[in-house]
Amino acid sequence: MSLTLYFHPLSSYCQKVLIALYEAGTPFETVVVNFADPPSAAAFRTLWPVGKMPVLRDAAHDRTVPESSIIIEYLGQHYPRGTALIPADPDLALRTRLADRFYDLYVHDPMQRIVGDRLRPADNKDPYGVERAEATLRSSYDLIDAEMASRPWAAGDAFSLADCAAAPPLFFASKLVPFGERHNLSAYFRRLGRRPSVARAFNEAEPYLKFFPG
Ligand SMILES: N[C@@H](CCC(=O)N[C@@H](CS)C(=O)NCC(=O)O)C(=O)O
Repeated sequence: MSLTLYFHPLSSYCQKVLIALYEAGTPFETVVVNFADPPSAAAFRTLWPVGKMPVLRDAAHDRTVPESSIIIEYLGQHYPRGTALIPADPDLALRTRLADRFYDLYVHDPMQRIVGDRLRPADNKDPYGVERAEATLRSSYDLIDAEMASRPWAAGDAFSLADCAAAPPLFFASKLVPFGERHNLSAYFRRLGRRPSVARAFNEAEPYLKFFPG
């Protein structure tokens, strides 16, 4: 087997890549990274010193590929199967990459900040940072709700990289800052949950959800 994904099932950025792999039906092996286990964490850092998962190792091309969006683009270039997650049309590709950046930076990042704060020691909390992250999530929700009035998927008519980026952080963010009356956003999230690739990644995370401080 050429492809190995270094990951953890509860990691939202790893779920983003899992969804892309399941969409394409690409064969791969996994290595679970456990940051609570020093040898596992140290071994992972030799692969990618930044220490953020997921990382894809491609033995056939002797390549180590970090960063979820880059991994998904790499898979599309080197192991194309099924529908392309980044469209060939340059304008659509740009729209897809923009939506991917939006979900990473303005949904995923604030969600992680709130979770990170819950894991901090009681005497080292950052209430102002949490307040700002919650406000960012609310304004992102408003934007998604408006956009989803006229399209089924994050970047248009087809499921794409942007939907892989959207599903995991929306799952966790909704537990921290509920969607409320944003019905288009809620409908989009339900649509994501019915997608077999997304449902599979969420189901595999289920046994670990007890560790999520939400
Ligand atoms: N920009 C990275 C973010 C990856 C990321 O934040 N991964 C988290 C898990 S979801 C992680 O490895 N955190 C470990 C840490 O921050 O020490 C990507 O897109 O892959």
